[in-house]
Amino acid sequence: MQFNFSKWHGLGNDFVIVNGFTEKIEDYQSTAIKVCNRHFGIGADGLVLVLPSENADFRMRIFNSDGSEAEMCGNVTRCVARYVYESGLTEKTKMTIETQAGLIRPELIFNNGVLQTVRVDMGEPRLNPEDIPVTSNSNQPIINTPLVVGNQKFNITCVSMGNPHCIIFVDDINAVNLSETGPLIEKNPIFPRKTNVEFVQILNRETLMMRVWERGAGVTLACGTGACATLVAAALNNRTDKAATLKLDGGDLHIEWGSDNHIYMSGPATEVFQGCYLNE
Ligand code: ZDP
Repeated sequence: MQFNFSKWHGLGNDFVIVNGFTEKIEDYQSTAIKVCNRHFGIGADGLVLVLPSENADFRMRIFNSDGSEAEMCGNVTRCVARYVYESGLTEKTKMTIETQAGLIRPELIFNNGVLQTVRVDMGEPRLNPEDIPVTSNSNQPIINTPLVVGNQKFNITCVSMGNPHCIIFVDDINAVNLSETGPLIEKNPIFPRKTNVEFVQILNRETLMMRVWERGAGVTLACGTGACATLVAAALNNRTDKAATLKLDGGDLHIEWGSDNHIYMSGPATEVFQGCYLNE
């Protein structure tokens, strides 16, 4: 099996994008594990397939570096929007993309012909525990609720952007041991489909810092859905307003919770190389 790919990142959260209209991949899950490996493969946080859709301009599927499939993704959406436009698959600058969790709407924003940013309507946040999913004995949203993990206690807020997120506010983000604590929360039995984990430090009502442990991928430099979920959690906890800049390890994302209850994410999308993957 061999296929052409291009390599993209959104703030250092990196992906191998494959044109599923022309390229054939037999087994997405095992291919994702091989391709994402940074020593034996191309190296990426995920493998992304751009596919035809019946009810949107495109459909995309994303596989984490451990082979698991994610329902939704933020950074990938910005990259895919730019990818389909620049590779001539569409002339639209505003398009619809079908995901496992519904439709999202990216828009390429130009200024004098130069791409300024990609703004994505990420749809509505979901707070109902069943929709996240997170096990709870009530159907009320989980906002600032204690969770004991080992000998540590965290106050968690749970938000789904189509994929699950568990947000924890801390005073000092640099004091968090992400790779130790992240997997304990990711795989905690209260999350039947596991969860992405965000640690967040509030700088002021419009600025926060976030670090992420991603389900199925580990520490990454940025997470778009995580940034959206974090803004929702911060606003629900009355720690920020409904629009903020999120400072991630790989750079900044701007997130707004609109009056239509949709979340709007703006940020960059960058192609770094193209190639042909060879598999023995
Ligand atoms: O939900 C998951 O399993 C995530 N690891 C998917 C990837 C999310 C992504 N980093 C984002 O920006 O939303 C692409």
